[in-house]
Amino acid sequence: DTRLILALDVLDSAEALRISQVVAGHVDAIKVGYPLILATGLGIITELSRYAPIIADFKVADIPNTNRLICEQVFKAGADAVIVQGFTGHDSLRTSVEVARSNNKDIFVVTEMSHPGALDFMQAAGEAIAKMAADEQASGVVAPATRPERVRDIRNIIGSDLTIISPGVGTQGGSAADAIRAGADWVIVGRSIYQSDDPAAVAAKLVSEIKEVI
Ligand code: BMP
Repeated sequence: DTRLILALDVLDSAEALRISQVVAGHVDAIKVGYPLILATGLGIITELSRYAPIIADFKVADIPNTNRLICEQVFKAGADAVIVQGFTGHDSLRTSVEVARSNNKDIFVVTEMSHPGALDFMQAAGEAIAKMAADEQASGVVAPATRPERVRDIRNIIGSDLTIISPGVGTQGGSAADAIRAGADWVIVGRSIYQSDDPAAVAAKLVSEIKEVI
């Protein structure tokens, strides 16, 4: 376990494959989302899954039936986990978790996001969403490394059964060590790694920073 997840928001499949190959030994999963998939196609999931498990970040936020249809397609494409929004409520989440469970896959639920605008509306719901994620037995939640105190609050709500994956490290200002110390299990890092001249070295440095605090 490296406790590091690569967020691969590049737009070119050759670039995506190159970066995945050089950082593969330093990351436990690769998170892909709309930028890469809209630019290159859903088949990139299969191609990248030879390097690491794939978390499909579609932030699914719909009625239960549509969430089900989306999650089925994403798992069929080879993803190991799907990220869904929590604000749509317990029925949408329950349906997503059912689809994941029947495929032996995982659902991660966004509680509140890492950017400043999350304070406008999302943070007010963050704790209730975390509790719902635990009640509905999601695999884990996505919580902001930019606000380690919130990671700690969310950890207290969900207990030890759920996993916390935490974006916002590096470019957004968060620290990997602080997020892990606050209770995150994995940190998610994108630009600091894939925009670097030496992505493997940056990833290795993050992994050693994380190792120091666990
Ligand atoms: P970066 O390290 O380049 O800031 O990338 C963070 C990644 O995590 C991006 O893919 C972003 O969409 C995602 N993300 C986030 O930054 N904050 C959240 O609250 C939820 C996310 O999925």
